[in-house]
Amino acid sequence: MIEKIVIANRGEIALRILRACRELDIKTVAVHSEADRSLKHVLLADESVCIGPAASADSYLNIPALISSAEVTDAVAIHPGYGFLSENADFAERVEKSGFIFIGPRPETIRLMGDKITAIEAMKAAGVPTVPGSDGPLPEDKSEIVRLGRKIGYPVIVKAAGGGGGRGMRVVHSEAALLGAVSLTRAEAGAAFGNSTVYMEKFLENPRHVEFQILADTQGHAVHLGERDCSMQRRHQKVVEEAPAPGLTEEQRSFVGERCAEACRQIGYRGAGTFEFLYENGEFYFIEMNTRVQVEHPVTEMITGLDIVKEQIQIAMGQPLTIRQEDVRLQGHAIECRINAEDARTFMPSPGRISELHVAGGPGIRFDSHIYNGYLVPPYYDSMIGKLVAWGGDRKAAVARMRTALDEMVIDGIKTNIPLQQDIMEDAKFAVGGCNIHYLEKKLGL
Ligand code: MV4
Repeated sequence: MIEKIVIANRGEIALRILRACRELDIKTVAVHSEADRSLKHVLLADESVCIGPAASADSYLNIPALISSAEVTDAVAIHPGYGFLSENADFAERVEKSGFIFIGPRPETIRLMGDKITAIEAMKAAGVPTVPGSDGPLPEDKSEIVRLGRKIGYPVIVKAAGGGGGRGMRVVHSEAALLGAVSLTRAEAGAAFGNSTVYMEKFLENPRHVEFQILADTQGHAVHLGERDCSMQRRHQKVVEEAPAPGLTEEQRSFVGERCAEACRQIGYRGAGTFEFLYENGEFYFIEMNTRVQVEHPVTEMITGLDIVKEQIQIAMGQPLTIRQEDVRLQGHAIECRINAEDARTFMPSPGRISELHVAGGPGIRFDSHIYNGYLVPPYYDSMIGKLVAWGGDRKAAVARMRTALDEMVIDGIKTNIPLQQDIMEDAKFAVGGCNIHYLEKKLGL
């Protein structure tokens, strides 16, 4: 049994974790920076510890301070949320070596997935469909690289093994440009990730981003909770997510989902995880796995009725999954609009004090947010201040509810991207569903 959890994060996800702890009757420790004394979850937590100055590097990324916080408060476990240290294998290892439970996969699993080459290798071996590519690191030998490029066929994409999430990659359209691109990507990767290993894949020109949510316990059970479509993005920042992915058949869902679950069983995965795929012409291509709870987990919760954060904690306590695959029933459709403190047209961050707040409500509406009237949005962190989620019996009903909710929402004192979200909800192509990863950037004229 876990009696007390340190919430090693801030903002909406810290509040989300606190709520899950409350429901499970677990005490909470909020750790926060000097700039975050007034965060909602800090005010609600059983205990709070200031772990350093505003800059993330000195607070939310300060491993010794986080471990000390668990020690001085006599906590049992640490929940890392998303971002910050959530996918840092060294952190997970130091948490466990210090005698605490890391609420997430084993450190070795985080390390395996952190290296995109070993992640793909493990998933391919487990029967998950991958992108045709170099099947491992690119060799030093120039003629061998050229040979691989010809075999894969242009365009190709060169990616850093230590990258991910859109960092450290380069598209190559012709053999003439290949060796230069490989050298550049290697150099950048070495500087950015301390690892100059790169690999190559066929470049898919117009895919959608579809990801599968899985849960796995320490008894060797794993289930998938269906998929999310996260194609509506700008500069690798997701803007709108939805579940299920428009147009997927039940056959596709259970085929790919079961392969993900089976891969989890094979590698002894623990906790919640996400398999990211590119989806093009009816085919799935695994690209990366995320070993944390994701920002967009609520859309999956809305269509499954499950609580993913509570499941994470129960798995960390060693409890077996209480649901079998046949108990997972997807109902209706959910859409999430990320609400950011930024200019809706220029995307410039807009920190400041919230002078007026009216939150949307009504049937099927959920607002995951730490903001309150009078809250000062600090300039030091990510600009996301909340997630507006709408559920409906079908996609059309969910969109209609989201439009109504966006109209109803009032956040004054700062700029927000609500006008952009309204524009997307009125977009004719979005209304049809199935837009690819380039659609939003093209619409915005980028
Ligand atoms: C790709 C790709 C096309 N072909 N790989 C970008 C983020 C990182 N997770 C992988 N990414 C991509 N990998 C192949 N073989 C296109 C992207 C990509 C992308 C993927 C998902 C969501 C948004 C994206 C935006 C630009 C490029």
